[in-house]
Amino acid sequence: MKVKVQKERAGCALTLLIMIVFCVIVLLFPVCGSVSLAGWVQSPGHPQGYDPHSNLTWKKCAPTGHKITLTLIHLDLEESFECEDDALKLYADEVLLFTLCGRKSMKELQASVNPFLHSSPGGCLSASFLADYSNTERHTGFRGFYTVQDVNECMDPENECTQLCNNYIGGYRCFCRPGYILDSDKHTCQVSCSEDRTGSQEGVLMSPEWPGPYPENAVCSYTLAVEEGLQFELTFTGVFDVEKKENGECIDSLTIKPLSGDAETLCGRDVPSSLLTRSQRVEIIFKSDHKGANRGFSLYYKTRGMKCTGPVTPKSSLYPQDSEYLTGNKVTVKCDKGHVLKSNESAEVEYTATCQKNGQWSPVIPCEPVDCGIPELPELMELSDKDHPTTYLNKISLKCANKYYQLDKNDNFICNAEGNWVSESGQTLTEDLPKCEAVCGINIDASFGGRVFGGKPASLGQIPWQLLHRSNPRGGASLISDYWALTAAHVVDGFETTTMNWLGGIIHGQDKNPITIESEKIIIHPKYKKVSLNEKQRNYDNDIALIKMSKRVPLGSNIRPVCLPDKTDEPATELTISGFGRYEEVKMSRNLLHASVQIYPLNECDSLGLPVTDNMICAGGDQVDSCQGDSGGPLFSPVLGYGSPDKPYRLIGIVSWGPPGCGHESFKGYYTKVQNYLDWIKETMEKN
Ligand code: 4AZ
Repeated sequence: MKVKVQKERAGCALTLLIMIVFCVIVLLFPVCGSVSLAGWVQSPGHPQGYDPHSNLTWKKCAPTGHKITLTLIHLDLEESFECEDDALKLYADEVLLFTLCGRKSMKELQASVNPFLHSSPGGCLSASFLADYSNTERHTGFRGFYTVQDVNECMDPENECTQLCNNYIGGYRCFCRPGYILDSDKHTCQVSCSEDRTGSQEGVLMSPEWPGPYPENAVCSYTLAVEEGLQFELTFTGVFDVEKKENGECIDSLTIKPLSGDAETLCGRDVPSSLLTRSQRVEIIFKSDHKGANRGFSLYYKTRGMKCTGPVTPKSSLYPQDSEYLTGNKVTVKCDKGHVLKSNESAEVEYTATCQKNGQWSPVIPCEPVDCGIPELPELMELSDKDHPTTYLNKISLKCANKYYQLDKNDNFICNAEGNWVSESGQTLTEDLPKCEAVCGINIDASFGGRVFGGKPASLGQIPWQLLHRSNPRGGASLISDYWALTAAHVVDGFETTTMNWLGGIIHGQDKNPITIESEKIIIHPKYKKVSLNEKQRNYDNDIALIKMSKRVPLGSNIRPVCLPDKTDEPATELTISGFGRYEEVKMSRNLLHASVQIYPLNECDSLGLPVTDNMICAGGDQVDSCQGDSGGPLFSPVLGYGSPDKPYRLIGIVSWGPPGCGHESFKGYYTKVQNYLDWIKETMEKN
């Protein structure tokens, strides 16, 4: 009983003390005057003490323009490591501020806890208290009071009004000094300087407070407007000083905006020259930023009669030429070179325009560049850049569709004023159309050396010009373009009127998938003497024939033409022969064989009495020779394996004839000398 009385007394004393502290704190917080909501928060059972397992959650939120503050005036909880037994957790806007336990004096709370116990404007403060299952001694708990306070936004730099700020409970308001108006952003004060001078024919306009420095945040819009037929002339007078960055950009600006045409923005210190606006209505906008001490501008405006000036439209000239034209004046407008009137089918370049009352020309038909268009190009030829513009003075270049072809001449053309593509030499594309010619004398490089009669097998693509006529008459030929092949006359003699199927792109005579090329025409050299019945009287002079194919040969890495020799080429001493002909006494080779041979003077070769002429080359090798079935095939230089794009393979000879048996004793044979037939080949190919 005694204990209870004592306890009650102690409780009364504590409450009294707290009340005193509360009042002291209220006095310490002058803002308490604007409190619209306040109250206490305390642990369960306070001040007698809290029971095990007792808990409390508390949350208060502030209305907009207000914040919640909490002042703890008492803290007595069980002490534990990291407050893991009993704890008071305090949050502002859901962020944990403190986890408290143990005992703290009012002084300690005021110094290190209370200054932080407030929410953001419009935010919330919350507390959660939790006691564990036991207490070694009784603890009184905690007590604090909360208040809802107005936030003074005028003190917050983020809400800064550009001039004056007025705080009120729950908000704030910006206002401006006399002569300024508050912008729609409700923060910026602007100079009220806009003026409508409609109808005024003459006058002066100047920046606010001229000749003193103009105010900050000015947006002045001046309108000048008069009746049709007149225009404004603006002349700057006195100092011109509108803030400009060192890099030339305008910080503040004076913009002159005519009714039609481009606006002009001025700043800096150079006095702009007079401006004839060509407009009956002009808007002048002056803008300044939030700082600076520049002096602005002063301009004199007056009206003048509206006049037209040239040019009527870009890329044109006008006649008669004058600096100004009066209303009603007519001029002839002529498009510049390489330009025509827009959307004009007949490509006209001239028209008449009249100066209107408003200072504008009518009609205004734009001049646009002549378009040469995308040229029609033959098969295999294309533009290097398909998306390149095709108008006047633009250039195009041509190319061939694949690497097996190349252009025979100039590939650059320019679009001229007449709408034609012309070469540098001035010829039009149609007059001087380049051709895509098959690249000759290039192979897939592989190993080199070997024999025909005793020759070495060629790999695929190594002799891509080699053609084979498999069945009677078995023989070879050499592709010299994508349409023509050369062979020996005696191979095709008698077959001129038949269609021969030549095979290409193979290295085995029995290849199942050769490229079959059908002959369309067989042209035997006119001086070749037809077969005589007596073999002993045969004459192989002019043993050369051209075969024209019925279709373009599909060139690829395994089927490509060989080059012809130059007229002046000195014959090489070492060459290569190739063919599918006999390689031993009786066998026909299944494989394409090749061998290296050298050229001998004609008198060192045994002709067995048959006539030998300068149209023949005698060549043979070390235990190698061409033979039956090789006839018509190539003798070419350089030796296989030594050719290159700089030194392409050239057809020097055509396998023609030799002592029967091949390779016997002499290992020499006769070849038609291609160099002697270059004119005939060229002419025949052109004519057919
Ligand atoms: C022939 O009978 C043949 N060694 C071709 C060439 C040579 C000999 C004969 C040259 O087709």
